[in-house]
Amino acid sequence: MPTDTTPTHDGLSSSLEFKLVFVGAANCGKTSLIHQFVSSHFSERMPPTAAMAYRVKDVLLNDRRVQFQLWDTAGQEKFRSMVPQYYRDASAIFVVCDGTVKESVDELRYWLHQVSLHADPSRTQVVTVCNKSDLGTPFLKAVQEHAQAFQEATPTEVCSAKSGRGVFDMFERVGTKCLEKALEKQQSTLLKSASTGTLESVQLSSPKPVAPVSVMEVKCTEISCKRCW
Ligand SMILES: Nc1nc2c(ncn2[C@@H]2O[C@H](COP(=O)(O)OP(=O)(O)OP(=O)(O)O)[C@@H](O)[C@H]2O)c(=O)[nH]1
Ligand SMILES: [Mg+2]
Repeated sequence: MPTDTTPTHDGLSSSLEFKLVFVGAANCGKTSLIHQFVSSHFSERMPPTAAMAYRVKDVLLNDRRVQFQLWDTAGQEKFRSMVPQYYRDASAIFVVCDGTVKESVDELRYWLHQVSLHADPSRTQVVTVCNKSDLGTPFLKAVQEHAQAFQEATPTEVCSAKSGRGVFDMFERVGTKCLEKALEKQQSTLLKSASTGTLESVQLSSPKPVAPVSVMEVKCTEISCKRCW
């Protein structure tokens, strides 16, 4: 795992880490989405996640090295009480459903409610994910309605862990927002330090706009995995 936090020319640390948490009904494809993103691979026989699995992937966003820490929770009911502990300090929470199964889509209400109880909206993006689009999207409207009912600006991503369609775009969009937020926060910390006199010189220009990501994948640095992928 990169540990280099040397300040760069713009005063920002050279490595930013984002905690991305995946929740949702059992069998909806959380592990498969992560697997597709990290390894560009899909398995028809993905075993259910026990408790939690963790993977790491380094990417380049707007020429800046970023580390995605991917927290894959278990959807089975027996593990549910464990999930809230993972929401803490999340940069983004992906609330996933199988868009072809009504029960899975209905369960979004439960997960979104849990997120509203345990996550901090000022620091955590919430993204609703309608997975398995390769099989069609018969309940997409219901997914969007649940997302809107939770919070008006909650986006719905449509993707397929099987074909890979929409998966990289989704990570790119979410990662870019995480990056924008982190840069704004660092810039305002610098300005605060300057105004309180704790920093001798500071660059007073506004944060650099974050251009759309052109290069996404650099390498995978899996540091631990509780299961055999
Ligand atoms: N057709 C299709 N099948 C998928 C897709 N994503 C996952 N699957 C299949 O759905 C099943 C469940 O996928 P998982 O990724 O294990 O689901 P999960 O949400 O991690 O399940 P839990 O760990 O039990 O919570 C597996 O058989 C996958 O092969 C998809 O996009 N399309
Ligand atoms: Mg799983």
